Amino acid sequence: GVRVRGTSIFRPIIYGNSATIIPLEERASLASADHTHRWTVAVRSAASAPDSNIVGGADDLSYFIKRVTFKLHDTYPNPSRNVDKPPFEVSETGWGEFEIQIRITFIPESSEKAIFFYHHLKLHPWTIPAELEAPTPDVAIASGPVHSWQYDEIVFSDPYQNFLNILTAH
Ligand code: SLL
Repeated sequence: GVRVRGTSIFRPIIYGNSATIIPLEERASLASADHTHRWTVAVRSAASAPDSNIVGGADDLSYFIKRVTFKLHDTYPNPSRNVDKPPFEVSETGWGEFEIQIRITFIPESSEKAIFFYHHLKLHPWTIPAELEAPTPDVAIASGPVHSWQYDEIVFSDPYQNFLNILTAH
């Protein structure tokens, strides 16, 4: 392959999580009754305009992303979760916030190294900056789902010609 020197091309993404509190009456039926939240961590395209309900674009990142690995806290079974097709997301339940390592692997044609992002899984709608305790369930429910998303751009510098073609053809 031939690299196209002096060229760079980027693709905008959004990564992060949404979380909702699990109603008390549902918790007893869960495998882990101490789980308080349902959450989804995801990598999505930011190429199309987000609407009011969906964070990120609906379009498919698999034309250049081969795999997204979400490394969860060790308290989870099989904490390293590989997702090989869209949507690139993991949904779980739990009780605590923690750091999620997100590894993005690109299609082989790219010859690009994997990249890493770190996302702090956010469950609680912290309201006052100095607040030391998580809000009470009624306060948390009243404030609705928690959304914590980060915009970023994946930049490919001196891309291989065939990878550049794949990116621009999409
Ligand atoms: C800490 N922030 O650093 C905490 C860890 C871990 C959360 C939080 C699920 C556990 C399970 C869960 O919510 N883990 O499924 O058993 O110590």
